[in-house]
Amino acid sequence: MVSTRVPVPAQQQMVLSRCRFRQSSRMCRRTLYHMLDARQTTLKSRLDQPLPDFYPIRMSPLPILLLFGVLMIGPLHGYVTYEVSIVDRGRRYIVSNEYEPFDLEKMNDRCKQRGGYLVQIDDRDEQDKVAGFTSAVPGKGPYFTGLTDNEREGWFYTYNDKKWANYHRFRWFQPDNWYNEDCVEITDWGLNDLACGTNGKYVCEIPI
Ligand SMILES: [Ca+2]
Ligand SMILES: [Ca+2]
Repeated sequence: MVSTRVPVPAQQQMVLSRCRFRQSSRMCRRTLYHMLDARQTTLKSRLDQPLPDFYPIRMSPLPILLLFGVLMIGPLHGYVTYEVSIVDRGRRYIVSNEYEPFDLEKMNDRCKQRGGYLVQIDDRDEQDKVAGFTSAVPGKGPYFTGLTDNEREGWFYTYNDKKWANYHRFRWFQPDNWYNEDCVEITDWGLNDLACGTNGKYVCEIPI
């Protein structure tokens, strides 16, 4: 960066100190005038210098250490981050960004830590919205919901509040309980029952 401060030589400083209270004298006025002209010329020559392509960024090491901690220590403690969220009708939906064996209790607890629960589909509009945004998430599913029939085959309820599901629209030929599928993924084509423990992501619903 170009400095706009021009140092005053020691000899001129002496003249300045002598002329401090004698600015009306001809000698002092002439000296001060020449000094001012010389300083302006020096400053102009500095400002005329071409600018560098970029300036070095002075950064405190603290943010770098914090970022390193989040990246390295976080995964070691099983921390799950979320990559997508939308806000709709007073509820926020977020989806995990890691593929893990799906576990209703464990994933619902993680959603609780975020102030919500595994997503509960209440009507067609909500199912369409959640299906729409999960299909926009980079990477593939499955994206698990909080719906399950693990208590009684074919009777689906929402895991968090243990109430019968208000609404569910399965895709063609589903649910088929193929090899005992008791958890439910959401897709663009409708819901599908999958085996709990299948590797996938999950969706949390958070009231706001
Ligand atoms: Ca089943
Ligand atoms: Ca199925």
